[in-house]
Amino acid sequence: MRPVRRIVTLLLVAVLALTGACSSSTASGPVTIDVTIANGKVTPPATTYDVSVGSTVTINVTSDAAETIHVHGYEIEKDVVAGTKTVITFVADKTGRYEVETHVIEATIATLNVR
Ligand SMILES: [Cu+2]
Repeated sequence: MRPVRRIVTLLLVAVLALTGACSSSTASGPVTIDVTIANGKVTPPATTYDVSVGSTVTINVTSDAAETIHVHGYEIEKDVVAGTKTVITFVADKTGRYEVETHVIEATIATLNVR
């Protein structure tokens, strides 16, 4: 009986260790998002990015037409001049899910999952 209990205990410890490792594997450090808008389409299509709270987020946007980029929650709005790369940089210091969208073609370009 005792050896069986020991094995069960070891298995439980292993499972807990693995679960802990998974939940702490959120990418930490700066996040860079590169987006191109052409002919009213966003490339790559809206993607969700996991962001560790406190990380710097950089969003590089190039568009073939004038645009306005809005980072919801952080209330950052920036105009994009056609054909010019626009860089938005901020520190993600609030947890939650925030959409980044364009206000001319009304598309979501990214979702930030800050935790
Ligand atoms: Cu908006």
